[in-house]
Order: sequence, then structure tokens, then C-alpha cells
Amino acid sequence: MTSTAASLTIDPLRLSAEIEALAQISDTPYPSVTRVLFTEADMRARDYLKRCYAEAGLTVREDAVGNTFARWTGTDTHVAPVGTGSHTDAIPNAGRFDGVVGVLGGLEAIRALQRAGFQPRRSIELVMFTAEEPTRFGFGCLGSRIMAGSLSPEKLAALRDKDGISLDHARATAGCSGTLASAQLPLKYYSAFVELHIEQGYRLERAGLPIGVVTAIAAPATLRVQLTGEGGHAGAVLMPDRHDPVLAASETMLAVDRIARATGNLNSVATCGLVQVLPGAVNSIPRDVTLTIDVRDIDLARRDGMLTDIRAAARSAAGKYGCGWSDDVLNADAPARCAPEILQAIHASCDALGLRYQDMTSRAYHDSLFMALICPTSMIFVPSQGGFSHRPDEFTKPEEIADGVRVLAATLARLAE
Ligand code: HGY
Ligand code: MN
Ligand code: MN
Repeated sequence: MTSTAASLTIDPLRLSAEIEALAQISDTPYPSVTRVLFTEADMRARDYLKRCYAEAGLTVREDAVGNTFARWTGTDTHVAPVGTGSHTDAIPNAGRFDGVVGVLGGLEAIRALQRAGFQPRRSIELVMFTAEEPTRFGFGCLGSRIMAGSLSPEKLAALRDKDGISLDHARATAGCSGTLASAQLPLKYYSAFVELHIEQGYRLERAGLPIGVVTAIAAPATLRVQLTGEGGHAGAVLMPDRHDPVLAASETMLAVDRIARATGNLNSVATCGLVQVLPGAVNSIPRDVTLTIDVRDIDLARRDGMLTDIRAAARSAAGKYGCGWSDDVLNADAPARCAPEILQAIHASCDALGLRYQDMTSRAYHDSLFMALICPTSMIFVPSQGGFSHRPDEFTKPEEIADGVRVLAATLARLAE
């Protein structure tokens, strides 16, 4: 294995060209990237990736929700493969590296091993997960949740996007076939799973380190709050007679921030990223306000404590302004602990390559959060310039990505031997 690590040659120019080519497939102008589940841009991106997989001689299959698997068949097809991969969907006006580094970087890791003459005993399978981002159906990691069997058939059937389109209709329109149940993977389907990803924070950059080894992944929860007033004419309804849900929403949003800071732990984060006000006319008093709130922590009890307090704050604010209130916890996942044996494999690869690293938690969630439910999993981080992500100025240098790909390739070789 050490000989493989030493003989790995990464092609950073080709990888950069592929990342830039994919970045051009977007519903917003470069360098901003928008690629929402099953939109025309998402479908063109999928076609581009399949062409790249075919050039590398990989065998490609897609499951019933569009998760895509590109396999390099090993010498022993009777043992579980090793998995790697990430996502290529992107929230509106995002960057070009989030997820993409793990898919195209995973492909380059496989090509580097092929160039080095490595022949895996275990097959190596590159996964492009469907809908890691929550944009279309309200919570993230839809594809990997379904692979891990984390969503009930009832919950899946009830999913609707903002236009009322169901997941089943959306996936059928995208050409996916089969039942969602058929997309669930058995436990240990992979012997190991390793995801390469940008850090989306500034710890590696500030530490001056090229590699992060992920020991745990924060648990996200998504809360939707509905606040209802009476609406009415902005000129005719006098102030004493109003029940304006925007006021209750404003106090709720301030409570979200206050409650997250009040835990005193930097791993506690809460964000109200979506605010919808209806009817949305300047001269009409709001009638309905919907807040969608993202609450996370590495510690489950602390995360659930924040969730409880935020729900109570919203209910109290609604009462204060005489508004209706309801809420819905869309998802409340458990944090993932990464597998010691995978951490060791990544550490050994960094050492063999002479690359310094630090163990760290991931405050962003990833598909690895759900892969950890079915097999030993960990992640490799590369630095994010300024810690920026989910922004068009998201950036990681080609040589930094190449280091991450080297570590991934050496780790896959170690796990697939
Ligand atoms: O929101 C996240 O943590 C991920 O980037 N979707
Ligand atoms: Mn993201
Ligand atoms: Mn991501």
C-alpha cells in the first residue's frame, strides 16, 4: 500500500477543468452555482458526470431516486465494495466546490489508482447522492436517507415541493424507475465509506493544515413554524386592531439567535434561513408567515434542548400578538460518530504521503451522516478559503484539492486491498 501512495499522480489541471465545466452547468451565472434536484441543470450535470465515468471505464447504475453509482470492479466480486462520493446539487447562488470535490475528486482518485496500476480486491464505488441539499423538498440528504432507510414510506409519499409536486412525480419526470424501497441498501452494503469534501469553515486554513479527518458530523434538525394573523388593508386597519404575524415571526427569529448563543457552546448553531410572508403585498397586512429554521449541534441533547426552546418561543410570540401558531419538525437527526478503523486508514494515508492533518468535527451535515448508519464511515476535509461556502466566492486551491484526492486515493487503496 505504501508503494501505491508514493506512486500516485494526480492530474490537477484535468480535475480543475472538470470542476469548472460542471460549474458552467447552473441556473445562475458563473461563479454562482444553482443546481436544484431534477431541474434541467441538475439533469445536464448528471449527464456530464456519466460521460466522465464512462471515460474511466466505470460501470454505472442509478437507483429509484437518482442516486448514481459508478463502480470500478475489483478482483473479488463476492465481498462488499468500498464506497466514496458526495453530491453535485447546489442551493441557489452557491459555490462550485461544495459536494463536487467529493464526486469529481473521487473520480480522479480512481483514475490515479488506475494510472498507478493498482488493482482493487474490493470493488470501489463512486456515489453521486441525489438531493443532498434541502432546497426542493425541505430537508437535506434525501438520497442518502433513502439509501439508509431513514424515511418512512408515508413521509416520502407526503413530500411536496413549493409547487405541490410530489417526490414520486418529480423522480418519474426525471426518468427514475422502481420503488423507493428498492433504493434502500442493506447494512454493510459497503465495507467502508469515505467522503472527500471542502471544510466549509475556516479551521484548516487558520491552522495552516491541508487535511482534516472528520471524527463526528453535526446533527441537523429542521423546524417549520406557521404564524397566522387576520391580514387586511394596510391603510384601513388601525394599529390597535391588528394581529400581525410578522411581529410574532420577528420575535421568534430573535429568539432563534438568542437560544443558540445561550448554550455557551460554539457547536450550537441555529439559523432562520427561510421567511415567507403572505400575501406579500406592500399595502396588505401579512396574514401568514412561515419560518423554516435550521438547528444543529454535535451534541444531541443540546440540539434537542434548543429545538424545544425555539418551539416554545414561537408559541409564546404568537400568543403575545394574538396570532395562530403551528409547527412541524421536518427532521431531527442524530449526530454521526465516524469509525475508528476508517480514521486510522486516513491517518496512515496522510502519514504515508507526508501530509499534516488534524482530527475535527463537521458542523455541516453530509451524506456521510447517513452512510454512517449502514457502514463504517469517515470524511476527508480540504480547506475552504476564508471559510466561505454556500456562496459564489467559495474557493479551494487546485493543489489543496489534489492533496485531498491523494489522501482519498491512498485510503481507498488501503481499504480495498
Ligand atoms: O447544510 C449543510 O450542512 C450542507 O451543506 N447541505
Ligand atoms: Mn451544501
Ligand atoms: Mn456538501
